[in-house]
Amino acid sequence: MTTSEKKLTRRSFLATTALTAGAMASAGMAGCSSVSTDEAPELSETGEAEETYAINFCRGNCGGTCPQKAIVREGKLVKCTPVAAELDRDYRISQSGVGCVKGRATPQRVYATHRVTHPMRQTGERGSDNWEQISWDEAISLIAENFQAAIDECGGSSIAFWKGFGNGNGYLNGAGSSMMCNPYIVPSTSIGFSRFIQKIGATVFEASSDFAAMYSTFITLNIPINGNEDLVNAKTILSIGLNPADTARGDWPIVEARRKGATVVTMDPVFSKSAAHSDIWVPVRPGTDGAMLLAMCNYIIDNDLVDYDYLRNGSVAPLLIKDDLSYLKLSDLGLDPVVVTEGEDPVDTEVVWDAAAQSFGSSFAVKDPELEGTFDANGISVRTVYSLVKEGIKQFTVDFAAAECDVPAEQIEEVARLYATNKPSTLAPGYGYEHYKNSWHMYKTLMLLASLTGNVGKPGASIIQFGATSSISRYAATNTEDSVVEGALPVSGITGEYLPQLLETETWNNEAHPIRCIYVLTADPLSNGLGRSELIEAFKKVKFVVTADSFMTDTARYSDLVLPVALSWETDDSSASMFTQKAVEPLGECRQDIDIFRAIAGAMDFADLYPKTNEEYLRSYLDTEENLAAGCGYDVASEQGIVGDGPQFAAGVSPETNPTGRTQFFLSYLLTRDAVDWQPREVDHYPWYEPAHEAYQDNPLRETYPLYGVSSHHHYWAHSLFKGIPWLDELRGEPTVLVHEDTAAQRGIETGDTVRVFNDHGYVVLKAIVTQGIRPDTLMLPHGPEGDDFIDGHTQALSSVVLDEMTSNNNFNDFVCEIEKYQGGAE
Ligand SMILES: Nc1nc2c(c(=O)[nH]1)N[C@H]1C(S)=C(S)[C@@H](COP(=O)(O)OP(=O)(O)OC[C@H]3O[C@@H](n4cnc5c(=O)[nH]c(N)nc54)[C@H](O)[C@@H]3O)O[C@H]1N2
Ligand SMILES: Nc1nc2c(c(=O)[nH]1)N[C@H]1C(S)=C(S)[C@@H](COP(=O)(O)OP(=O)(O)OC[C@H]3O[C@@H](n4cnc5c(=O)[nH]c(N)nc54)[C@H](O)[C@@H]3O)O[C@H]1N2
Ligand code: SF4
Ligand SMILES: [Mo]
Repeated sequence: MTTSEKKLTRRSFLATTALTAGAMASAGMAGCSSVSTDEAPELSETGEAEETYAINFCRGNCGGTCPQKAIVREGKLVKCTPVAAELDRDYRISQSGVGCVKGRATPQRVYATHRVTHPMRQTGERGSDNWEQISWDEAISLIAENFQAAIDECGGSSIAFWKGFGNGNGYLNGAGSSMMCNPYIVPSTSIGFSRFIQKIGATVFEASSDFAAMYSTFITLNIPINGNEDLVNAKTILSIGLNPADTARGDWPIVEARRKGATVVTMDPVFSKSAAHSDIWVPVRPGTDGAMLLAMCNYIIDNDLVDYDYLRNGSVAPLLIKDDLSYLKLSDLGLDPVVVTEGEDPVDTEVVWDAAAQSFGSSFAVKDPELEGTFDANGISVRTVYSLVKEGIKQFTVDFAAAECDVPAEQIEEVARLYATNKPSTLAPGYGYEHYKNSWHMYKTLMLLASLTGNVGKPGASIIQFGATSSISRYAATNTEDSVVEGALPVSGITGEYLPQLLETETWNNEAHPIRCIYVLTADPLSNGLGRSELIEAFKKVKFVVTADSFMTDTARYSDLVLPVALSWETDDSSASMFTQKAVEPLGECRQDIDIFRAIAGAMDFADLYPKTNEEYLRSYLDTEENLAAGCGYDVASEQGIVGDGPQFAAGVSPETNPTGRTQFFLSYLLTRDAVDWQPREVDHYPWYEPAHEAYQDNPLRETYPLYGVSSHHHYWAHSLFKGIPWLDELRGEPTVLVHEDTAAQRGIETGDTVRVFNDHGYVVLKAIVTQGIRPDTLMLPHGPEGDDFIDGHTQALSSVVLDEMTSNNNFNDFVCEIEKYQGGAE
């Protein structure tokens, strides 16, 4: 739905159209967009063009989801501007309302030359890039035949859907998101996808980037995150492998906090833009942050900088645990359950030792419980969590960390003192250190740091990260009933990067998963996933691969069939926070995901899978009693795009929501994300550090490959989403690797040289930039470019499949490598 706005003069029309038309002019491959200037909007005889607009948001997968006003002339999207700026409304949806140049370049993205506009079948072998355009009917029949053959041969679990982070939140389209892999998952959004996988009992290959953080935050530790805006209340901000200047969308308020006097500390092996804007830069050795954070805990304990009141009354420190690390419960002592929340049933809670009363009692009832000690609880030997943890982490001294992290002991102490005394303090972990196999331990350590110092649950005192809630305009209540299919078959989720292993075993968690077909949607695993070489080999072994995407991605190139998907500017849909209005008709023959699934279901003889129209689905999603009462049902939402001045959640201080009611830095039970066969050690239950998988100092491989290779998210890329955008191509230049001047000099490398970065897993060839702003043992590689953007190879070819047992995180930075001047003769 679009809203008519104003007439333009011929002059202003030409001025803005020229940019878009220029972007559209270059030729593309068959079935890809090659919109010529002839197809640009035509002027009316009077030289005026009608202008309409729709409200949508930028699907940049940068986490911003900035609301956009999408301006349309004669059926073409010509300009996208941030809603907040254009409509002068203070809408702050998700983390950002202000937009950036990537969002402004949306029309160039919609009409990009590598946009897939027709179904395409690969005529050569996968990856050969030989295509023929086929009709939708042919494409749908091909999928239905292959799916049916796989189901007949070995059941629905032989069909795998590989999903990533592209468009995780449409109600009709995309692929939803789920935190847990096993045993069974049913996403409640993206019902086109959701209903289909339930109908056939498919296997779902889950995205696993960022999962050490997300799984720890939302499933195991339940980290109470304050709203992003709350950062301005902090006096100390410790940023760990986070580069918000490039990645955290316009409104990350570190700058504002600093202006108000906050001290910002940035741990990063690279002198990033954010490090440059910090008060203290800690150039930590890659993959070792966990050691420094544990040393800070010990320094705080040893120097009595502890907030004992919080530790006792606000954290799990005093809770009593048995030798098997399970919590002592009231029932173990024959004590009655206690009322925790008024009006609800009494609970069999954890137990603490009440020193004043010399008795055991409920952790919800006893004030100032004992922090340390071992006790005999009616014959059961118990100790406090704090006793276990304090003893367990003792070895991670400041001296140990200084050597491990290559950071002066004085700097570690300075940062520990600042964090513990210049309060309130906020920890801001990003994804740089997160992308190592040992990083999942860090989240327990962060919770310990916060518990020791009382830096949690107060303004300015929190653990904030990407995914934090912000002031969000939301519907009062949505109804996702339609996402559940009657008689559904169970759907198992497995982290996608287990594919090579799965093809060997054909089973997972004692269930058969003999993969025959892969359907990729909202993901580009061959460019953004881990271990590119292993994945390509694995893809080759799968009988039939189809990719549904709007662009010819690396993954699409390794598919048998590519389906052209409509972008969000071409469809009506809704997410939890807003309605995205269709601005223009889908380019070429593009279709939205739900309509593609509808067609496949029809060809497979279950046409009744989608009994409602898309509008009916959206109506039942939005027209709940609560929404209608709040004035944000379907009619209002679809008319306005953004729901009026609908309910706003202010950036708040988050309470603890886990069953203990206390800040958790200890996990009594370890629930693995993928149900992998794993025997956890005692240390896995509490804050811990161990070297990374490959990127560690004493790795013998470093004799051949002495350097660490990190990659970060680029200001002008967001994964591979903004490929081939003229404005952005010009701003970012070609892909480069940052190398320290000493390292470069030793190898005869100068800025502008073509270099090869390599290891046993693979290589990438690109241009070098020589700098002082990086550790001499570290290279900074680009994330975002695809295979054909590099001179040769790919950043992802340097990594291998390295997943931790607990969270199955994708550990993109966990490798070692070497760099040399390129001898291959390419420019
Ligand atoms: N070396 C290295 N690699 C990394 C990282 C790194 O730091 N270094 N970072 C990692 C991180 S943190 C992440 S989150 C991942 C992201 O990696 P991916 O999950 O692959 O994310 P995107 O590139 O955003 O989206 C993938 C594809 O989804 C498509 N898409 C978007 N919306 C829709 C839709 O509605 N329907 C369909 N069918 N398709 C859609 C897009 O066009 C795009 O091609 O990359 C990871 N890869
Ligand atoms: N423009 C833009 N914005 C984005 C994205 C994008 O692609 N482009 N992607 C979005 C997504 S999905 C994500 S997950 C976030 C990620 O954004 P961030 O959380 O900022 O993470 P990265 O950019 O991966 O890395 C941040 C810093 O970590 C450093 N680093 C690498 N290894 C280590 C280490 O061992 N220790 C420490 N302390 N630092 C290390 C890197 O040098 C880098 O400067 O950005 C989001 N925002
Ligand atoms: S890419 Fe830019 S405009 Fe798009 S969501 Fe991210 S910050 Fe907003
Ligand atoms: Mo991410």
